[in-house]
Amino acid sequence: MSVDKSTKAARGSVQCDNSSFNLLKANDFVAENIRKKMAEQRIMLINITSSAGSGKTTLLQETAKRISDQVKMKVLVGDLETERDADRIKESGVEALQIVTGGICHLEAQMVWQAMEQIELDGVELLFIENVGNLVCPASFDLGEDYRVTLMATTEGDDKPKKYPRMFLTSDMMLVSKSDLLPYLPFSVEAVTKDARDVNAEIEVIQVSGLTGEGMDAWCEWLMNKVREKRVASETATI
Ligand SMILES: Nc1nc2c(ncn2[C@@H]2O[C@H](COP(=O)(O)OP(=O)(O)O)[C@@H](O)[C@H]2O)c(=O)[nH]1
Ligand SMILES: [Mg+2]
Ligand SMILES: [Zn+2]
Repeated sequence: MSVDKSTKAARGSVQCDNSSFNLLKANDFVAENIRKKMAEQRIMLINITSSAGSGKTTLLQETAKRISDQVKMKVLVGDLETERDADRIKESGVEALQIVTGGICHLEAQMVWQAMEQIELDGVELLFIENVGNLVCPASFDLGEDYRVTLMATTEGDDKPKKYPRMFLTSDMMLVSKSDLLPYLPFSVEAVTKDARDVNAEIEVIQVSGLTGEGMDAWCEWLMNKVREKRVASETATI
């Protein structure tokens, strides 16, 4: 799907003015509505962010292979153009809807809300948002997610958490991706973990590889625990 023209008009010609107070306020209002909707429908919503090419789509394909028989999952995937990532995810047997932002370099809550109206959410317990590949402005847009997960690929260099602190500050989990390439790269998992925790002492870290499967069990276990957490939270709320 493409972003509704009226949403684009509301944003005016500004492509990515995340300093605009009103824009962020409007975003937060919609994000809160998404959060309420997810609570009512007992859906665990995970926002996946990273630079372009860090392995988000691959991670989702590999995740689908491992847990889609245990939990009903779907994916909303944002890109500036093309439906390619949604097609890749669908090949793993999981329904995916592409949000084509038409040049906008992040997802906003309104885009996610519109996409949610076009996808059947009945029975879904785990919904992923693959954000646009960009470590800067997606950090400023709350999408109503329960958890934010940022991939940090070994090919990107281990100095990024302090260069893009807001993304790591607002994330619950850092996945050090492409760990299979560690033997060939001057990348220290210890250094990147230290930098990320200097920015955000609470951030969890798992080392993963979509190629060898390293860390995928730990990642899937983390996800399944979050799904269970949401089930319990909604049961408690309805008592
Ligand atoms: N070596 C290696 N390459 C990977 C891994 N995960 C993804 N890639 C490759 O990295 C490129 C970008 O991956 P993609 O999943 O499209 O990243 P995205 O842009 O963040 O969605 C592709 O060529 C993938 O095959 C991994 O764990 N190890
Ligand atoms: Mg992708
Ligand atoms: Zn942006």
